[in-house]
Amino acid sequence: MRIVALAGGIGGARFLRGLKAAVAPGDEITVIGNTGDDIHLYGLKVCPDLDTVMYTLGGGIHEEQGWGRADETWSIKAEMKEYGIGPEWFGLGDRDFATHLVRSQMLTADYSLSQVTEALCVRWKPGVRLLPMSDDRVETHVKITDEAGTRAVHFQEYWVKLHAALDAEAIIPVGADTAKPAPGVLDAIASADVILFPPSNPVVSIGTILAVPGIREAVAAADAPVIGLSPIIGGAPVRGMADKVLAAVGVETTAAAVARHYGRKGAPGDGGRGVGLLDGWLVDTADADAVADVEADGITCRAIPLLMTDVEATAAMARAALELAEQVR
Ligand code: GDP
Ligand code: FO1
Ligand code: CA
Repeated sequence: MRIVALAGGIGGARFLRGLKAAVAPGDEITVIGNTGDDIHLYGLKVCPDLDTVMYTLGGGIHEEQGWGRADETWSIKAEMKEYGIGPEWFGLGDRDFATHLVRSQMLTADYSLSQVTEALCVRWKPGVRLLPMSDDRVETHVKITDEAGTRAVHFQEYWVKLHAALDAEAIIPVGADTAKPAPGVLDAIASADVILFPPSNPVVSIGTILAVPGIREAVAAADAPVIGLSPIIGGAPVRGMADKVLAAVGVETTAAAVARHYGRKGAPGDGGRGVGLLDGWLVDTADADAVADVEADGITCRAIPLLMTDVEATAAMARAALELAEQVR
């Protein structure tokens, strides 16, 4: 079976670890990763969501933090500080730095981000085919207003420095409108047996991937059932500040509203701006009341435990998603 998953960082990566444990030998998993969080620092290209997936599946992740390397040290950051070079609010650890040197060296030598990602995965062996959504530069920016006025800041500044404390007035995936899907992305979607939306951020992770022209349309046109898992439980994100970016696109922070935002396959989705995508949707048992609302929208819905407390609990979520795919097929 060929499984395609669109993925952000921590939510996507943890789900994929469970999915790997749930599939049969011979099943192939292709992950289309969000690159809208990417930022350039010290002349290096940082790809947080790709690296989170690669380190998590490859056994190198800092487990509690959810991003960056295990057993990290911070000598380079301290040395940079002595030179007065920031930003102080964003840190690349020493081990992580090596990944970024390899990536940037290859990009400077004109390898594409897809080729670089494949090369990094030779070391990490994530057990999935990890494709960036695009080889073209896309950077999510967030429109905010503070005492300095209204302006757009890089997503990392909004998320990491400002902790999403200000309202997001708009989310702009800069460059997405002219970006092309990376090699293999559209083929993987078209030839998939199942397409999964892990419990990743619907706006700045999966929404950004779907903003690359051709990807949303390919998912909607695919023969494969499309099944999503809610990142929202009991009216709140399990982790992070997804409520702030959902509000920016006019979506309530509920499991049912996120399903409606993705839309029923073939119906209008994304607030009428694009075609809908979902055949099936999983909500947490705490949101069992949402099942009827989601089904009223024409999306088959089940309530199951959706907390990724360990790999076995996460594998059970993945199995439920694959079973739902069989039911709607
Ligand atoms: P990011 O790029 O690191 O922000 O990660 P993702 O976009 O892949 O996923 C972020 C989302 O994961 C957040 O909105 C969380 O609510 C969701 N999430 C984190 N842990 C869990 C969990 O255990 N269960 C569910 N259902 N969602 C989770
Ligand atoms: N998140 C932080 O909260 N603080 C950091 O200093 C930080 C550094 C960092 C470095 C590399 C990397 O791949 C990720 C990093 N993150 C950091 C996580 C991250 O950028 C965000 O959580 C995501 O982009 C949201 O998905
Ligand atoms: Ca992310």
